[in-house]
Amino acid sequence: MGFFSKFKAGLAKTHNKLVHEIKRIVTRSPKLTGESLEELEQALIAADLGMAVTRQIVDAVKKAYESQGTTGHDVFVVAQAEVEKNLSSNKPDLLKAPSGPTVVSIVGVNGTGKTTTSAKLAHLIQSRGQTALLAACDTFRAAAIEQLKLWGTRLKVEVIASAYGSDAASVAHDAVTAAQARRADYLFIDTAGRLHTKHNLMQELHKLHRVIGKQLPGAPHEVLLVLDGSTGMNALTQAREFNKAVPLTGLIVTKLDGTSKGGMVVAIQKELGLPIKFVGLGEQPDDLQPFDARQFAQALFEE
Ligand SMILES: Nc1nc2c(ncn2[C@@H]2O[C@H](COP(=O)(O)OP(=O)(O)OP(=O)(O)O)[C@@H](O)[C@H]2O)c(=O)[nH]1
Ligand SMILES: [Mg+2]
Repeated sequence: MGFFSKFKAGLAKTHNKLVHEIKRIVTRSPKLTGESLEELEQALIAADLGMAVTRQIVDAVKKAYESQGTTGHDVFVVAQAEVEKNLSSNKPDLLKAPSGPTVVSIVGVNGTGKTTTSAKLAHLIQSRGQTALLAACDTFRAAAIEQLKLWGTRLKVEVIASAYGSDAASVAHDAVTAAQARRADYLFIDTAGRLHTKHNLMQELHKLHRVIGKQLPGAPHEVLLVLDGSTGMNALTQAREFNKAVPLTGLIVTKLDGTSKGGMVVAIQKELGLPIKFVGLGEQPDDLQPFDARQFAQALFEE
């Protein structure tokens, strides 16, 4: 499947609901009325595009009608352009350290998709002809280490791990040593799920980052927060709070395939100004896509 088809398939739930709603509105009253604008606003909010972006789209639609007398179907074109505008400052892909391995710490609350995403990222790097290592730094949750090792076997990626209950920072330290020794291009660190309110767990994460920073100046080069897209606007709050506790370099939004609230990606980008680097569109290794503003906007609104 091509790049765009993947976006389209993964965002189908959000797309179908949005397009269905908008069509219903514009078919019933091809002349834009106050009522139909209100309904349009509701449909956009229901897709979790957020208040600011929703207002922006509604205003742009109104303007297009007033100045050019456009037809109902142009709502899609206008909405797509507005969404793209809000996303376009993205620098989508992973940084690359000038020398040595690039270390990427994958963080977030429980169950958002950190482990799966770490594995998918390693797979993506390998598919680009570069090398990746995985670090099993969730030494806390039962079966977390086995879960990552299983991915490692499946994708032929080496996993650096220790025992349950061991110090996550020391596993990370070992993993950086291994990545340097193997001359790996990337090291992805899978960390344990934690709420930003759990002070001791946040301290543990700080320590992990501090330890590898001492070992390899500049590391971690990326700290990526994994958000569960199906939690809609809650993910926005989560990202804001997490970013206060641990400075992030970017976001990954997963599980967009299972929700009709994919608009939250736009709201998050607009509110936080943090780049969305990748989106998760399914459970298979290939179901992680580098984020692309134009294709995302198109996948949401194209008829
Ligand atoms: N449909 C879908 N499922 C996903 C996606 N990403 C992850 N998942 C699923 O979400 C579930 C949780 O994923 P994990 O990777 O274990 O999440 P985690 O954040 O590591 O969880 P903890 O380590 O317990 O905090 C798994 O069943 C994954 O297959 C996605 O993009 N789409
Ligand atoms: Mg995990």
